[in-house]
Amino acid sequence: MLFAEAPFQQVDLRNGSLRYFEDFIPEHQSLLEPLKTALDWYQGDVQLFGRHYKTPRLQCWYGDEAYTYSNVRLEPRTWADMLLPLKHAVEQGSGYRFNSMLGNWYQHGQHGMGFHADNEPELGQNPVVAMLTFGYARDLRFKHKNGQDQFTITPQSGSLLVMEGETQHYWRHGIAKSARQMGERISLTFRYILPPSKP
Ligand SMILES: [Mn+2]
Repeated sequence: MLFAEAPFQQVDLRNGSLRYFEDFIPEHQSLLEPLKTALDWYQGDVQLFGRHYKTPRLQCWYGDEAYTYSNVRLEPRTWADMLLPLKHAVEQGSGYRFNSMLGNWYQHGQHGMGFHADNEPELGQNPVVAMLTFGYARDLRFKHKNGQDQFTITPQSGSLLVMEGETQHYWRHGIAKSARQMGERISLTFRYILPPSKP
């Protein structure tokens, strides 16, 4: 499962950078069902302007540090066994270390994710987000905060997409809902959460 020398495409965005490894996890087809059963999925709850909403997707969270995401605090949680070789492969391939993983399970076209940047303070100055995709290939759309530049990538099953550099400062990304028939997609997004500073 290790692909330290895996080929990738570099995408140089205005004020940001992506690396896309199309065939990163060769056994991706056999992992979709185990990921559905082994991980602790729940429907997330986000708070926006004082109101609570259910996320239009299932989520799971594993990590060594607490993380506050969309105003919801996620407590540290012991890694599921099957995530560890995947985390290791992503670290080898990307060249970064990670200590947390936020998973998303889009069960059909009506599941999606609104435009956002992964820029919470505990992710540090230039957050790196490394995303594995399993299952149906959904469009991942990027919009620059200048309101003009746009970019769409469609991560294939078994691919690794690394968002790095200033990407989270200048770009938002999201997955649009669709009325079309679509299969299930699971993304595993690895991050590095800074440990809380000692008082
Ligand atoms: Mn994100």
